[in-house]
Amino acid sequence: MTAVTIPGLEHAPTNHARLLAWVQEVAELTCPDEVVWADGSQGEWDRLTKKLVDAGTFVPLKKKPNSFWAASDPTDVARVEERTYICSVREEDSGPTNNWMDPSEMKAIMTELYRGCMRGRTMYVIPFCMGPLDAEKPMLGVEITDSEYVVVSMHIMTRMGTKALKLFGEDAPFVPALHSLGAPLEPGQEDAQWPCNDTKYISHFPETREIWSFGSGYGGNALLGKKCYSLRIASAMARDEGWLAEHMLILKLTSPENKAYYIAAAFPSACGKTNLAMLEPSIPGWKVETLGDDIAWMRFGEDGRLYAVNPENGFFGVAPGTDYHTNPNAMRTIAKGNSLFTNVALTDDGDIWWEGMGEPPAHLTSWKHQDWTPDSEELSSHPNSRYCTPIEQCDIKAPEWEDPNGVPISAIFFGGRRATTIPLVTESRDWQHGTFMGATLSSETTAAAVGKTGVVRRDPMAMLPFIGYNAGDYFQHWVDLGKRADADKLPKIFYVNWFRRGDDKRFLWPGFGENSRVLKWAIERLEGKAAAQETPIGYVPTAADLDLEGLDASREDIEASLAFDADEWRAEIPLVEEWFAKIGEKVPTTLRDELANLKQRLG
Ligand code: GTP
Ligand code: SPV
Ligand code: MN
Repeated sequence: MTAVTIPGLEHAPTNHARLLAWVQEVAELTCPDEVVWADGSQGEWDRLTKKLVDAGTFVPLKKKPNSFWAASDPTDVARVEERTYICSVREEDSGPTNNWMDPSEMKAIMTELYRGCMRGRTMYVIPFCMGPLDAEKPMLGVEITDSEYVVVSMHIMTRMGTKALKLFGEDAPFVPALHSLGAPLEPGQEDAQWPCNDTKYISHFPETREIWSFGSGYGGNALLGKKCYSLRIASAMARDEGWLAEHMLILKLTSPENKAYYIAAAFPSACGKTNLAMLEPSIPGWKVETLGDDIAWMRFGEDGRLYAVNPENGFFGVAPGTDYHTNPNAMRTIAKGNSLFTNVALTDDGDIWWEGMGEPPAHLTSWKHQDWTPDSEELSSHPNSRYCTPIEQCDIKAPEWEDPNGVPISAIFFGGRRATTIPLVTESRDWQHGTFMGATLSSETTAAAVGKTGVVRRDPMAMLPFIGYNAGDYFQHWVDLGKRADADKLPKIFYVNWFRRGDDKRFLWPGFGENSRVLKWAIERLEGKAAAQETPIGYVPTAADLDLEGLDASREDIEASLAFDADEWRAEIPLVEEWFAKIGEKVPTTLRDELANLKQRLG
């Protein structure tokens, strides 16, 4: 073996043998100019944000303290599902919904891509912990990256650096997550503002709990603690260990009687999790506090209840549509600064703007670095532009948001974006029926992933792009967990749709803060205090069953949003059958029974 000396490699701040060996191996393969262990300090943030400003990647905002604007390469704007792989040893364990490649074949391809890929750049080693640092079993990872943008984003999104590395000791297990932009720099070559590579791979090795990402610098492709670790790898861990890793927000709802309830909700990407998590109720006396907006890890407690923890430390939220009317709490959080904004527009006085944030200014710099005026044909901000901001700064974070034991969940909401068919809210009969609702969830595609938007697809539990194993086994896991606890201790499952439309395409339900009316009804159902109609698809409220006091919407629209339409549902059945046929023989018998019963009830 040749001993390669790369500056920085010799002073590692750990004695963790496996970590040291991996860092050495990656450095020798990728050939960076130097190796830097990220410590998570303010000094490091200042140094790296300055480096990004000098490189032209960041523009400091004059109107928000310690905050920066970035615009990505126009080809690198969202998750790339086509290039995302679950490389299980057996193809069957990746299943019909994921891309698969044999792990050794994928590693052979990617090893060649990684060879020399960090030349001219710095390789950062970022120790991080998903979830609270004081967890009984802290969930550790290390991301190696050649992107300063990723390091500073990880400062916000994860608990990282020295405080995480302390938990590694000499042999704690951790998930190695290798990331490269795939853009080596030759001596004297000028760097791109947003380096990346046309060839992209986002690969997961569930058995060995490893992540290899190449070619993208954006969001879930590059911040590997998020979807790659906390959903795809964690869902495989959760299957093996009897818990759930889900694409869910966590909120605390307090009633006028001062009783607190915790609710988790799974909606597909860009379908309203952040907004519901930070909701400002329009009904008097009710209060919402936030624990998380994207990911929930849920385990059964000794009391038989399901407890949720948010593994993240920040919000990576959809920017367009966010303003003081729709999501004032997000606006207040970012107003405090210490935030990153990617692919939104820049105002002439050094602030950010995006579609939906009130009247547009007369002139902007668009996310494509072009002059923009209200007459421009293109959007000023990419539809998947995002803000990245610390949860710590959110005024309505629940005091217990970092409790390592989590919070006991009373209700789970599944929801999607459907113009027709799905009523505003439906209560399931029991856990198995709720699992059926989740497993057959459908939604129109959004800009959060590359591809056509507005196409209805099945997105089970809002996890289609994130299940790290066979979707049929995942459904079975949900069914099995429901048998682990007493029925009355399990969360009640509801199916919601804020996005049903009238004939002229307008939304029938006003949404946002008004969604508190649906939360209230759900809680009253748990308490046995609210009425509902039994329909073939579950319990649906009538307009009279909801608190509509002071709601600015027509009675007809509300009734249309709540309508159960048997014809629409009969038309839905073949789509569900097609979906189950795609999953194949692994669809649990209980879910097949649910479908057969639904069909029969629909007549
Ligand atoms: P990811 O971060 O991609 O997982 O998405 P998310 O589920 O957190 O989505 P988010 O809350 O950011 O919402 C995305 C879009 O849906 C935004 O443009 C919102 O304005 C819009 N939206 C959210 N809630 C509602 C609602 O109740 N009604 C309507 N009509 N739109 C909503
Ligand atoms: C999503 O797409 O569901 C997101 C954004 O939350 S990303 O981190 O890019 O996955
Ligand atoms: Mn998400």
